[in-house]
Amino acid sequence: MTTAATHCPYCALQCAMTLRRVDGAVTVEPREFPTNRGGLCQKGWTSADLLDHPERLTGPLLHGRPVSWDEALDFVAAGITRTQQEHGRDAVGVFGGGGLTNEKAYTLGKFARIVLRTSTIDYNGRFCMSSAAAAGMRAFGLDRGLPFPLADLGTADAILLAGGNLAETMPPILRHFAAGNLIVIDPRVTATAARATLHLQNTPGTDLALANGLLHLAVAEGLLDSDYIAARTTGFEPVRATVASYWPARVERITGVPIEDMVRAVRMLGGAGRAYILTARGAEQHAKGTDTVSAFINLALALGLPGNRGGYGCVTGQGNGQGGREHGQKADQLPGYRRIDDPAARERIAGIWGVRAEDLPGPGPSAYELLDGLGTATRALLVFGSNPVVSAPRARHVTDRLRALDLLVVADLVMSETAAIADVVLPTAQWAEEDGTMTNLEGRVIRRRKLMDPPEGVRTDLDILAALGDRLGVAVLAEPEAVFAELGLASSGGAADYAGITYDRIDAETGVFWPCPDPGHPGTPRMFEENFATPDGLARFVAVEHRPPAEDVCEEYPVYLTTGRVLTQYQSGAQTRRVGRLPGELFVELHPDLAARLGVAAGEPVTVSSRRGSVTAPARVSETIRADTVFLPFHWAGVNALVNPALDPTSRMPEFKVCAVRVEKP
Ligand SMILES: Nc1nc2c(c(=O)[nH]1)N[C@H]1C(S)=C(S)[C@@H](COP(=O)(O)OP(=O)(O)OC[C@H]3O[C@@H](n4cnc5c(=O)[nH]c(N)nc54)[C@H](O)[C@@H]3O)O[C@H]1N2
Ligand SMILES: Nc1nc2c(c(=O)[nH]1)N[C@H]1C(S)=C(S)[C@@H](COP(=O)(O)OP(=O)(O)OC[C@H]3O[C@@H](n4cnc5c(=O)[nH]c(N)nc54)[C@H](O)[C@@H]3O)O[C@H]1N2
Ligand code: SF4
Ligand SMILES: [Mo]
Repeated sequence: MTTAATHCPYCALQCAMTLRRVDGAVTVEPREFPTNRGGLCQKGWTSADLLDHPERLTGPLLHGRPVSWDEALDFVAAGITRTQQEHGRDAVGVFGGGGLTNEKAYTLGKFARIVLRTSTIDYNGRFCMSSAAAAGMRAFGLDRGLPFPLADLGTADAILLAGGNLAETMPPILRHFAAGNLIVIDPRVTATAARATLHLQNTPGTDLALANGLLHLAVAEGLLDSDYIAARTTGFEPVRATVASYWPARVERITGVPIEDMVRAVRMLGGAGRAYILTARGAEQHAKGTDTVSAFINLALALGLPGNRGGYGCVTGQGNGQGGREHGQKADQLPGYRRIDDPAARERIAGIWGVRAEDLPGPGPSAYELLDGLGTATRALLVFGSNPVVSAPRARHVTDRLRALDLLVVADLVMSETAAIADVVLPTAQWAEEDGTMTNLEGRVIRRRKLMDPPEGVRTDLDILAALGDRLGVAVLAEPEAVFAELGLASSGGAADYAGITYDRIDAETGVFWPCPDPGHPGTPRMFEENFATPDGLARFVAVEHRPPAEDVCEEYPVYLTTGRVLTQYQSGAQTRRVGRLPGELFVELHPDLAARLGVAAGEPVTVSSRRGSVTAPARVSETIRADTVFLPFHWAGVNALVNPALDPTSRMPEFKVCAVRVEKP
């Protein structure tokens, strides 16, 4: 028997688990850890089902034909060289994922910048927490999803959760929530909202107005922390002036939330000893997502919470959604959360990589813009850890763009919908077959530990990148611990400083929180207690105004569509749809009033159409959703054809959470 103390392959909670292998069969057991406290959700429990799954990829494919690794890699390297000779370096792009280990995310960024020397690299995290990251940067000077350990939530007298359904998306996290103090903002009565003391059931896309309205009430009710505002922040006056026009009746009209509920919410937060404000994708995935998060941060600052009597945090989503955004797979970044357009950062990273700073490319296009430019600006694409055919906004168009490429290379464990249209498919190892580190939603760096070797014919992502590097004439490290040591050096002095973290230390200490600049440093579980990471140490208020969604309802498309997740499926579903023990099928959630108007009974098919596409699925008729809104989970192909790719001007986040649709009987 062999065992490995590792963490779940799926979401950012990174629940701890023990894997055991007896006679070739792998079992999963939850493991006690400060995050999951001994819990796992169904996805974690069933995660090992994919290890020996019949649909697992076990050898490289070239135009659907099994080939040797040499043939596949030679073909890819030749395609890259030819494309760059004909169309320039930026014509070869890379699309990464927030599920990749830190070592892989770092290597992917390095591979793009020094092997391909392309600026065309971004990743699916752009579709995830980028709005919260941008708002956190501008308020606090730094983005770490939760700047405090999860256990701190247990000390809260009040928690406001805007646009998160944690009972389905990270069930064990609720072990940190005490009873009787939760306020949830969601257009649906989710399993999470049903547990809340107070549920604000707003119209999709109106959180910014609601947050400004709550701050208006905090001013009116005398709940501001004036000493904190004076000592720790700057820029409050323009915000006070802005929220003055968000009087309760106006906000009720925009959001649909009753005035008395807003008053109750603000009194719960203002009257609490300790309070936290959390945002998740429901509030963030909008063309005004960054400003919406700023509005919630303004509220947190005005009440004196961050680094004082609670805080603000973004609940990051993907397994390594935090680390994946720090080490260089983002279009505008170098390792350590450095900016790629910062001359000092370029000098430093170029020195570590053994190249000249002037040879490093500059910032490239953001995820949706990159995908939109396939077949024109970008002629060849390498995809590691994402399935955009299902998960990208305006997915049918994105699929057409992927098909227009001269060369599409996908590294995956299974034949995802994106792998299915690739020229070359490269089979990769799974989490139980590799070593590495992940940075969870708290900024805690933890270890992914190997249980066993990958099956014959399957290679790790690091190995694949190193083999391609060899063919293209640039050496790239493939051994995870060596990569982590280089990443530590590269991050040293940056915002996300990992220099003091080693595999041995993580093993000895239930993970280490960044920043951790040297081996003697204890790591930083709590940030901002003394200062914020801005030049003057003060947090910044940012005045923001509500505006309607990029695509509002009209006569032709009179209903709002919002999208999200269900408990038993993960993301594009490439993994979880293949796990027989995880139930699930696509459905349209709609209110009984809307169903009656359409003459549709529960279980009957309904067609939902936007300006971009349509999808038909059985009706799930439920009082839990607003009558002006329908909900579709995005785990099945076809849904994202409807989604509006309108982008947030700052974060470049698409508007996944609201667009206008027509609902009819097929
Ligand atoms: N089961 C499961 N768990 C997951 C994942 C998964 O795919 N499946 N993915 C992981 C990842 S990457 C992420 S990012 C997280 C996401 O975690 P969450 O943010 O919790 O998930 P979502 O379901 O996308 O959105 C949350 C809620 O936002 C609501 N919502 C929709 N529009 C609005 C709006 O305009 N305002 C507000 N306030 N709410 C709105 C939806 O009704 C939904 O209940 O989950 C992680 N965990
Ligand atoms: N309508 C709508 N669309 C959304 C969202 C929404 O709320 N609504 N949410 C958005 C969000 S928050 C996210 S994070 C994205 C996620 O959407 P995707 O980026 O598509 O995420 P996954 O389905 O996790 O894709 C991961 C792929 O990589 C494979 N994989 C897993 N691990 C590894 C690995 O270690 N190496 C390699 N090479 N491959 C691996 C998996 O099998 C899978 O095919 O979707 C976004 N799309
Ligand atoms: S909550 Fe997230 S990390 Fe925990 S078992 Fe479920 S999917 Fe895995
Ligand atoms: Mo995500």
